[in-house]
Order: sequence, then C-alpha cells, then structure tokens
Amino acid sequence: FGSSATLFLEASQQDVSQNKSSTEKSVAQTLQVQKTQSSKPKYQWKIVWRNMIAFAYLHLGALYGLYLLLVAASVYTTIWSITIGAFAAIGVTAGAHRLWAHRSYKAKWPMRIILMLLQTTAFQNHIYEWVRDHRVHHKFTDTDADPHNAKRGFFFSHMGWLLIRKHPDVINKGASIDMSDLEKDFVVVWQRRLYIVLMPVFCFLLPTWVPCHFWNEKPMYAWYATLFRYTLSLNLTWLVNSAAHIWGMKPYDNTISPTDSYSVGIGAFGEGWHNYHHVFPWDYKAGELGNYRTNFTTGFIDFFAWIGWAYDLKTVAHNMIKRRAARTGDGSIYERTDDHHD
Ligand code: ST9
Ligand code: ZN
Ligand code: ZN
Repeated sequence: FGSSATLFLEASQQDVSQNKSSTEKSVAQTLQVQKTQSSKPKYQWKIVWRNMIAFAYLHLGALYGLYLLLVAASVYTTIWSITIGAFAAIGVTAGAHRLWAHRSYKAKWPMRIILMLLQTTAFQNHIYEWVRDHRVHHKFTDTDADPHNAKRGFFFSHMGWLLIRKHPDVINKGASIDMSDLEKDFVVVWQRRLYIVLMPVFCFLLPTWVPCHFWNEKPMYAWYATLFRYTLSLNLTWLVNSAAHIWGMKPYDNTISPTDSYSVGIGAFGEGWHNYHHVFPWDYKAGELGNYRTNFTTGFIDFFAWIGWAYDLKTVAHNMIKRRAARTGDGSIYERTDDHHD
C-alpha cells in the first residue's frame, strides 16, 4: 500500500511540474509497478533430497519385489501382499477420504479404530495431515494453493509434490481450513501422537514378519514384497491426483480439471469418479451410481452400515445430479456405456 501511495504522489508531481503526456505517465507507472513486484520474493523449487532418495529406493525395490513375487517367492506371499494392499487402500478410501476428509458418513468408534489402523498400514501420512492436504486440494483445486496442483503437470501432481517443499500459498491459504472436527476425534489425535511408532509397525514390520513366521518366507523376499505392495498402492492413489485430473470425461462439470476415469476407478477402489466427486464431495459413494464392481469402497461402507457401525450416509438427489450435468457437464452423461454409467 505504501509503495502504491508513493507511486501515486510521484505520478501527480510529475504531472504538474513537467506536464508530461498521459502515455508517458502510464509507462512510468508500469515500470514502477514492475520494480515493486520484482522486489517480492519469488517462489523457487526446493528439492527435499531425503524424499528423492527414499522414493528412488522404494521404486527400485518394488521392481525387484515384483520380480521375486513372480519367480521366487511363495504364492502365499503374493496373496498376503494383495490382501494387505487391499485393506490398506480401504483405510485411505473409506477412512481418510470419505469419512475424515469429507464427513460423508459417520462411524462408531470401533469402525474408526479399524479404519485408522488400515490407514496407518497405507503410510500416506497420518490422517490429520492427509485430510488437511486433501481439504486444501478441494478448496483451491488447480491453483498454487492446491498441494498437488494438476496445472503443474502429470509428474508434479503424481509424485513430484512430495519431493519438493510446498508452495507458500498451500501453507498460507491452507491455514483457512477448519480442522476442529479432527482435533476432537480421539482416534485421529492418538494416531497422530503415536504415528512414529504405529506407521513402521503396520506398514513395514508386521507385513514383512508374517510371511517369514507363518510360511517360512525368506526375510529378503518378504521385505521386497512389502516394498512392492506399498509402492504400487502409492502409485494407484497418486493416479487420482494426476491421471484423473488430466484425462477422461467431465459429465458433471466441464470447467474443472477432475475427470471420471473408469480405469483409475477400478485401481483406486472406487475413487476414479473424480469429476463427480469434486462436484458432490459429500456423497459417501464418491460416484453417482457406486456399483460395487467399480466402487469397492461403497460396498465396504454399506456392509458396515448394515451391521450398524456406519450411519448417516449422505447421497445426492438424482434430480440435482441431472440438473447439474445438464447445466455444466460435457454431455458425456448422455453417452453412458460403462459399468459406472449404465
Ligand atoms: C502420500 C499422500 O502419498 C497421498 C495423498 C493422495 C491423495 C489422493 C486423493 C484422492 C482421493 C482418493 C484416494 C484413493 C486411494 C486409492 C488407494 C488404492 C490402492 N494446509 O508438509 P510440510 C503447514 S504420502 C495448512 O512439512 P514442507 C503446517 O503448519 C507418502 N497448512 O511442508 C505444517 O506443519 P505441521 C508418504 C499446511 O516443509 C508446515 O506447513 N509420505 C499444509 O513444504 C510444514 O508442512 C511422505 O512421503 C496444508 N495443506 O514439506 C512424506 N501443508 O504439519 C512426504 C503444510 O507441523 N512429505 N502446512 O502442522 C514431506 O516430506 C513434506 O510434506 C514435503 C513438504 C517435503 C512434501
Ligand atoms: Zn475428496
Ligand atoms: Zn482431485
């Protein structure tokens, strides 16, 4: 404000004393504004080498793990890896995402504890941090304040955002996000406090120990199988931020980057109906129809609703969806052929 006032005074004085033409004045003003702006600190990437090394190791280890699972390890180790990967995914989709980030249903404490342990197995940061980044992503989608802003390209929105320091806008604008609901949930609070112990145990140690103890798997094979399971589930999750913000249909809102993607939907346990999800984030199905084959997470929540542990499941009225699609969609809703859009 101070520099704008100085600018104004300087411009006025010049006007009186030198009687310059208005064109000259505006050139002087532009130069002055440019000077003021260039004195602001410019955002620069800051690589976090610890993460670079960790993710390089994870991906190389995962490739070796895949090789071992295919040619050397016990078939039980493969079945075990898939099972743990699936349970961990549910912790992210039904837990961190649909329950804690969006409050699209309510869950009794035993279900919340189960979901918390599954989410810990997925090691995608503790629930509080995961939810904070995700709420910021929804509120500031496709801007610098979006932690994995898809406008910065496939690699950044996929994995790159975890390799560099966050854009200052993420932290500044993220401060406006209300997290008080999570601060009151004892399951979230205690997971955050104990994360440094819980995460290594549930994501790495237990999944590696079980194959060695129960079917005499070689420890090295079990370790690389763990790296494969973890790295694959990370990449499937990241595809929601990258691929499902770049390629696919936009049946509900054509003006935003998120898309409905059948293949991401399957791989990410029903989280690929991302155009729908960004328009109606409170729907517990995170998709319009949520049939179980393409939306396994919905089946999981419905099961817990059936036994009474999940309740207050929120959905969206059919008419409201239809009206919104007609108003802002890309028209693809009228060409439904796949499972999701039957
Ligand atoms: C991972 C997460 O992979 C994946 C999330 C994916 C989300 C997908 C969404 C789609 C939904 C569906 C799911 C489908 C699932 C399918 C499964 C299929 C199998 N707001 O972060 P710091 C402040 S994680 C407000 O350190 P730096 C805050 O004060 C992988 N404030 O920033 C914070 O302090 P504190 C494993 C914010 O230093 C302070 O800033 N994990 C916000 O720039 C510093 O925060 C890793 O690899 C915000 N949003 O570092 C760890 N953010 O926390 C990677 C920050 O004390 N992370 N603040 O309150 C890191 O190393 C660092 O975070 C960093 C940035 C280097 C990336
Ligand atoms: Zn979401
Ligand atoms: Zn998104």
